Amino acid sequence: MKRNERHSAAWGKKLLVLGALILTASVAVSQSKISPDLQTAVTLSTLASKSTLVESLAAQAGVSTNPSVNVIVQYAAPPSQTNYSTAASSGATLTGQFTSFQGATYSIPLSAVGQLVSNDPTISYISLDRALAGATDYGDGAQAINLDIAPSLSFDGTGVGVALIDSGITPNNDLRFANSTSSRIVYSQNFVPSVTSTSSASATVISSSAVTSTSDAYGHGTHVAGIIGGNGSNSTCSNCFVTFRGVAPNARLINLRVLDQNGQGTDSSVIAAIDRAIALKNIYNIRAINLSLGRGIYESYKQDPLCQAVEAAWKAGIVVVVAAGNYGRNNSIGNEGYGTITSPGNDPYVITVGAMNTKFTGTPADDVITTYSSKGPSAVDHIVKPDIVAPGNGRISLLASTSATLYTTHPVTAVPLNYYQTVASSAPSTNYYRLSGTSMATPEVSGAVALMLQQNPSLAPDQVKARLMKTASKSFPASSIITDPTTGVTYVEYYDIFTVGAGYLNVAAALSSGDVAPSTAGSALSPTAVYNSSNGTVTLVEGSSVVWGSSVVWGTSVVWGTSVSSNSVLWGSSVSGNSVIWGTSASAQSVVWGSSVLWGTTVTTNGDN
Ligand SMILES: [Ca+2]
Repeated sequence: MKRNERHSAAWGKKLLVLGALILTASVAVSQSKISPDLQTAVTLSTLASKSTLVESLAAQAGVSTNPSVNVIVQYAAPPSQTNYSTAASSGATLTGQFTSFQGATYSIPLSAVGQLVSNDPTISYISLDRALAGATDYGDGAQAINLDIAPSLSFDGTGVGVALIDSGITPNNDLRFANSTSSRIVYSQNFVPSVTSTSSASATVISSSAVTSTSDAYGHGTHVAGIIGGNGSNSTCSNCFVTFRGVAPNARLINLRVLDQNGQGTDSSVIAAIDRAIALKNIYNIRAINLSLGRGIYESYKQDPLCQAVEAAWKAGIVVVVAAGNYGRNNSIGNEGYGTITSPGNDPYVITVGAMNTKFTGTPADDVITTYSSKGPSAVDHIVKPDIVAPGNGRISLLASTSATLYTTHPVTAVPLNYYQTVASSAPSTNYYRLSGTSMATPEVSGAVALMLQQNPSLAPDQVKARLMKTASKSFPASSIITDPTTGVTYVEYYDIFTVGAGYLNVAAALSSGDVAPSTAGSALSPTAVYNSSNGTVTLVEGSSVVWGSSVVWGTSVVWGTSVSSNSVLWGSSVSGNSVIWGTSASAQSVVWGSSVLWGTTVTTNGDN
């Protein structure tokens, strides 16, 4: 799969070069308001329409050179009927409206994009409705002890709602209220569209049950749900010697399905789900949103529609926890995995989570960062990410069903019955299986957030974030070296702030801390890293955040440990001078991502990753 990844990256590079050449030659209307990928599509369509040869070839192939595309339009103010009318008169068809997100979705011919932007000056940004996917590698077959880091039985998430925006949740005994047969999945809604393509020539309608169901056909969301709050019911028996429990085993789950049976989704579905979570906040006491998904970065977080949506949730009082991404092995531009954080994990408000490998032992002393965990700083904005790391490798949690796509396509994920029961059978469990990725680390933090808010319901999202980061363990090795036994490739990992953030989730420390940061939204923004090319140093700039470095309690060395000294970042990697990482254009990042923005295509079947 590594080869495919490189192939797609190379392909992306060629496309970009092509796009860049074309863009240089064309003058687009209000280009800065049009996302780079949409602008390239518009320009290619314009050029094609001017070529008789291309038009005739396209006609023969039954392909439109002016297809309609799905776009997300952001406005300077909440959109009104006037905006919708202007869009309609420009040739756009309204396909989605939101309450908290200041935008709308449309289907629009590429040729009309420039006109739409010209006709409505209140449009702040227009981008393609991009594909995204869950952040999962696949499980390994190592025999080991499942590590449950939830240290306190005093709190179990009772009364706190966590919205899971994922591939759906299949009901499971482990997801019932304590001593009850009632499900803790208190609300379910599907956002996966019933039509996969709006191109009239290739519209594909999936069978309605696969689409309208809120169950987990992919096998991702249910696993994530179990890490947030499985109660171990199915592994509590007279024969069982290991019980697989989540971090907050009595939290409520709000199931918002955005990923289809193949783990694919779109920006607009995720935005609609976030919008819904905000609307439901007071009904179900939703205090956290878990986003174990993402896609590549195309623009600043200030324009990225996914980032705008997560910020709306954060400002509504919901802690948003996001996977860092699984691109830490990417060295396609000599970046050694740096600069590979995905969106919306690049947003400075949210908590972004990287994945640790517990080595399947209870002690954290031997734990190392996984080689696939995406590293900061974020492309374009250079936000310091991830914020925190948590166990994500080879995690055993709930199996949605034995027909779930991830399970049927990756038998290595199976957990034998005699792994947790005193039985002779090594037949695969039908209740649990093993997955790896930052997808699995993220719900550890979401579960911890539920415990913290059960303990102290008055904490604001920034206060939760600051406390989690400050109390995270700063004790790491200087470096670790891991060789992939399959490929023979060796990865050297350093424990700088772009790799492990403020440190390793420590739930007990977070629950026993009394430190309270300012409650204002944005007071705990992740800082920005600034590279000085003349002396090769990197420093932190706090920007509008008021927490970091402001006092003895929140001093940078207290929060980030010894990898930051007097705001100067101590960076262990040889790529610290890599100008690509510090570039301000999205093109460098697009090379990293290539043409594919799909996650979960990197299969890792070995234990030491
Ligand atoms: Ca360990």
